[in-house]
Amino acid sequence: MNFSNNDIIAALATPVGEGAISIIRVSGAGSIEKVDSVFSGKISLVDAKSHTLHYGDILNKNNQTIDDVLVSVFRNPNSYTGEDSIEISSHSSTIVVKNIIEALVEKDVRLAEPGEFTKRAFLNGKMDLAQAEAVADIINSRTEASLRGARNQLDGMLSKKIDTLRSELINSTSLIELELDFAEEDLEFVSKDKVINDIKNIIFEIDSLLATYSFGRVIRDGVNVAIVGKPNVGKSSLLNYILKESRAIVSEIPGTTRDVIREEVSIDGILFKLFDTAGIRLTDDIVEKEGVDRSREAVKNSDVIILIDEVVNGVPKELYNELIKLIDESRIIIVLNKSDLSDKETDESVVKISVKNGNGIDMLLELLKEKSLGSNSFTEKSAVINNVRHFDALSKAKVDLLEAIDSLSKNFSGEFISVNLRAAEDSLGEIIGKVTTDDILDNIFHKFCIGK
Ligand SMILES: Nc1nc2c(ncn2[C@@H]2O[C@H](COP(=O)(O)OP(=O)(O)OP(=O)(O)O)[C@@H](O)[C@H]2O)c(=O)[nH]1
Ligand SMILES: [Mg+2]
Repeated sequence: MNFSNNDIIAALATPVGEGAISIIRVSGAGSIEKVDSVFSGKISLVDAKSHTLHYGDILNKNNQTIDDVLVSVFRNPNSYTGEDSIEISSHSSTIVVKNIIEALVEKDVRLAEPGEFTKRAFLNGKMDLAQAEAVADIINSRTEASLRGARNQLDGMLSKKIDTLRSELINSTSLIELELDFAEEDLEFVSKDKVINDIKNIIFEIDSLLATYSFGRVIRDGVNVAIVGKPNVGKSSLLNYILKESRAIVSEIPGTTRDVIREEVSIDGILFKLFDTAGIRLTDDIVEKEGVDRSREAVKNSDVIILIDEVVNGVPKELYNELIKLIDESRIIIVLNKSDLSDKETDESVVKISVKNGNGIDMLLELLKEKSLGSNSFTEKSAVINNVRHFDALSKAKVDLLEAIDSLSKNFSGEFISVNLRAAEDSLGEIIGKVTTDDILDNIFHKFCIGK
């Protein structure tokens, strides 16, 4: 299968700005000849073997040297895109890069669109769609865990799993359809129970994958945590303690934090995005009111809330009741701070801490991890989904399979069942790109950066 366009594309593959070198990528049938037409070196690139490096000059249309460069040659199909490709390593200067790209464009090379190199790799069968998405995840990963998860997806962990499920489904479908072909002769090739059983097994596997979604998302995107509570209870102090720096201003004056402060910290490989909020309370002060509104917004977007008060005050019931209108109570951790000031008894369900002397904070962080990852013991080493597109496709496949089972048990005609099974097959196929539309591809690749 080769849908690749014939045109030759080019883009800067390294970041814009000053650096030691910049790499300009060129890909497409004829790209080696094309680059050779602006290159002057010891040999012609046309004669260069795949995976070789060549030193020379890139020339502009007046045959003046733009820069001396190293050119890497990759011949179809042994390149990232599966096409003839070239990488030009030049000195890193915005002007040099601009002039080299201009020299190429003058030879009818086209500027690449975002993700177009990876899209070509997909279209040329170098990787499937889930793997292409993993390329973007690798680039965006900010913690060791998210990198490992993306790496496994690129290595095909999820793809293999989906491919197996899809093959099993195709087996069931063909059994049903075989029976359809012979329907008039009234032959029963397969026992209905076996097909129902096979489909149930596939649903079980789909459910197990769906169950990894929140874990996968946490590993990939991190967890939003809002620290919420009345003024002066120690929200900013807790943020600073977790970050190990004095990021937020702390003072004994209530209402110190006016705006939402956002900071990221990686704890055991999980990215936590912490939001220190202005104390939520009714207020007439316009500036403070704006802060409180933003706090509410942060609460709504949180995965976990740390609701904090002082030991001496006990659980802030009013605020708690406000919060559960905004998010599910299972996502709230109640923390009572300043345990150094009071030995008042507290309920077992709350975490007692003192930011001043550090007591209880390890336990709070453990609980935070537990709430974020859920109680399931997945690892990034198993097939995990982390992408809403995959989640939707699996959910859709499940609905169709449940309908198929329903039709089977009601002895509906095989045609009905086959329609549902084929729809489920397509949904699974969408994940790995066996079934795809321009919309799906555009959606995925436009999120990539240019040059990837
Ligand atoms: N004794 C004691 N004092 C603390 C503790 N944690 C914070 N404080 C003090 O409590 C006061 C308020 O702390 P902040 O962290 O500014 O409180 P906040 O909740 O961010 O307050 P606002 O931003 O005004 O809503 C400061 O004087 C802190 O030093 C603690 O564990 N023990
Ligand atoms: Mg504060």
